[in-house]
Amino acid sequence: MSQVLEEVFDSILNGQQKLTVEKVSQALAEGIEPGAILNEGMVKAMAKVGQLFEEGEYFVPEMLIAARAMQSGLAVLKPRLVQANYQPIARVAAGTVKGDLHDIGKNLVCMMLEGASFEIIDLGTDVAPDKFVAAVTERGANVICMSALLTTTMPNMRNTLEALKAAGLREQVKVMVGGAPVTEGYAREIGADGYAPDASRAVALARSLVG
Ligand code: B1M
Repeated sequence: MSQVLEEVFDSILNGQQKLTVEKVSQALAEGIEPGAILNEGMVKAMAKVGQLFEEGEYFVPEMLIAARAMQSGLAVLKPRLVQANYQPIARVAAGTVKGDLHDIGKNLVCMMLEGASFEIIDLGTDVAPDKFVAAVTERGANVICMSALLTTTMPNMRNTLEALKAAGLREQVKVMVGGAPVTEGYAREIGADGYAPDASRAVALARSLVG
């Protein structure tokens, strides 16, 4: 890993918001690909944070300040990941399911989809099934994208699919799911139209669903 990417990694791990912004900007100025900054510096740092949490070295406050540093770095990277002046392919309503406050992965998926010419309705976190339903009826979403990071909140993906069915909307909307504990098998089991393990494959999946 180049020195500046290591510094990006360390600044996130240590929750140094200002330094992360500085180092991400420096990496861009040095001509490093935004995708490499994201995957090699930033996403790896969050994986390390998760590992330290599991090992009992980090606690929730450390996870939180690392997440804030990550979000600040993402704000710098976003314009480079998202192209301007696009014609939307489809309207995607994206959210982290009810009970779940993790939004870094969901935000990344939104950015990548936006960069690939999808219009995004970002419903945020802790999104109840009826809010996904309303995104279809009131805002014309043709794709629903759900993220879950907790095993305890994954069942709300199934609940959302059931709410869409109960509202008579299931046939008119494509539903895709993802997030660290979610699998292809789980997606099939709950009747989703697709699963993607990461943000770039979420783009390929969305294209195939509406293509
Ligand atoms: Co939490 N947390 N957390 N946390 N947290 C995890 C998820 C955990 C695995 C940590 C651990 O134990 N190792 C664990 C879950 C265990 C489980 O359920 N099996 C956990 C826990 C237990 C908790 C709390 C319960 C802790 C507590 O309070 N005791 C609590 C729950 C709060 C709640 O949600 N109700 C909690 C809280 C938090 C913070 C608020 C402190 C913070 C979140 C801040 C934020 O998001 N704004 C946080 C963080 C940062 C993490 C870890 C360290 C990092 C998550 C992350 O951002 N990863 C995480 C450990 C880990 O994942 N290793 C952990 C980086 C991100 C880029 O990856 O989100 O996986 P990810 O997204 C990827 C893919 O999954 C995919 O694309 C993304 C990019 O490639 N993807 C999709 C995501 N959504 C998709 C949707 C798609 C497709 C792909 O649709 C098609």
